[in-house]
Amino acid sequence: MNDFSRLIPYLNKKVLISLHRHPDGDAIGSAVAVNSIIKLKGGTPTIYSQDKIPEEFNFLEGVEQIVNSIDKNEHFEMSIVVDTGSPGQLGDQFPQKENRGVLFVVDHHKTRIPFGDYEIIDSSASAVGILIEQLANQANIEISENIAKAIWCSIFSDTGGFRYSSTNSETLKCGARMLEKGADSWEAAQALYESNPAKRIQLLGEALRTLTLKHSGKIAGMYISSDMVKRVECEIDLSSGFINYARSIKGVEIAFLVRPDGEDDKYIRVSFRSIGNYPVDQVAQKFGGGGHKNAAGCRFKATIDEGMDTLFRSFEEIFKN
Ligand SMILES: [Mn+2]
Repeated sequence: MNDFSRLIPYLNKKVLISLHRHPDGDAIGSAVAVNSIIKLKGGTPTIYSQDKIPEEFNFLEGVEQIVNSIDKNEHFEMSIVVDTGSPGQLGDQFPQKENRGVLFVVDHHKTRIPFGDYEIIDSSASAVGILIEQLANQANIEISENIAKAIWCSIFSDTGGFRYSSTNSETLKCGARMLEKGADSWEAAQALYESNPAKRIQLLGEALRTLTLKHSGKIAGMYISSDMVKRVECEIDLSSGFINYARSIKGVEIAFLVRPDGEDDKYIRVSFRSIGNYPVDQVAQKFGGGGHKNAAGCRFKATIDEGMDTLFRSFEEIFKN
């Protein structure tokens, strides 16, 4: 059990909850759950995400309160950052020291750069939602239906629907408690996995055409270009999760997906996935990113073509050694 006693006295105050860039279901679910906990404690929460929240999370009450900018002069007594192992993942408007109050980081990433005044880190937790349940219990908050749905979203999405090896008995016990408190398994599954916009599947078609297998089919790389996004007339955010198709190919041990990051095609964003013992976080770290052993990401300066080349070469190096 992790100790939240230093954080709890701030729950009835003015609090900033911050998501990481390109937030996922763990970050969003955890933040929305903390938002509800703070309200129940009589505090005033603001949830900040620089990037747009993907539509599929609209089933969570509280998501509509997430803002994408913060007034420069706004002062908070506490800031809580969830699901982030690196200060580079914070939004550009995340307040400076003088305005953010005490900074708590609640996270479960193994590879991380400490940046909080206090850090509550548990890498055995399959999702940050597991830690948020502990926070609610220690703060004497009864898990409401909202909180249960948000924590369920966090653990369900970060374990790929209870499939990844991070799924342990505590994940399922926590899940069972959330179901008892009103989480709805099909509502979440349908929202997260069964509500694809048609354009997403069209963009996937474009991306799958770029799929390249190397090193006897053990490494799979694919990319999305700005042209594809234009052709399909959609937002690049629709590509979240595409990497899983590359990883799902029989024999593939490492998969990566390259996307343009920013308007001018000068930077790329890369997602990595691996199966078994290949530590993709170490490769991501080489390029200034990080993550977990089997799921990581980074961003660096390169065109799509350069990025694909560089990454294939880095991974072939790993296989050689
Ligand atoms: Mn997470």
